[in-house]
Amino acid sequence: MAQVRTVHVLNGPNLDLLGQREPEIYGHATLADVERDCRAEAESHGLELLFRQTNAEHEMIAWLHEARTGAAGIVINPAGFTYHAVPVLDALRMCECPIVEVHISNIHRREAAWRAHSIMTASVTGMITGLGVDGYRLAVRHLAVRIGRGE
Ligand code: CA2
Repeated sequence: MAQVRTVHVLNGPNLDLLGQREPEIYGHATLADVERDCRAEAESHGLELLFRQTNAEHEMIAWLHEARTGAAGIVINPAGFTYHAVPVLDALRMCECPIVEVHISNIHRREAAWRAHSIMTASVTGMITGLGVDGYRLAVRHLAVRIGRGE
């Protein structure tokens, strides 16, 4: 039987409020809209999708431990964890599958310089920042192509 290949899409703190706050920065789409787009993209490539959001660092770490053995690829928007959460970074480094870090806004163009300095970036395969919620779908597509190539 062919092995089921699953892409894990993991979202950090406050992203449950996507579409309800600061639409001028993050747009009007909700996280449910993002999940729908990611699922459609994954299914068009014959992949399963696990889509999650948490406000708790320990939960994100537990999900990364799950992804370490269970994921064919990871898309992560670490949100507020991006800047200081060393345990999340350590868990990310334990994952051997390709990882795409996604930020909805362009973290290099924000009002505060500190937003540009993700501690996660050095440990991921690549990053998409500033393409709005399209970044998620594009990240899933990229992973699907890599997985299809056996990478
Ligand atoms: O652009 C992104 O995706 C961010 O990762 C979002 C994070 C922010 O701390 C990063 O600098 C960039 C979280 C922003 C706060 O949460 C909100 C969620 C929905 C709407 C407004 C804010």
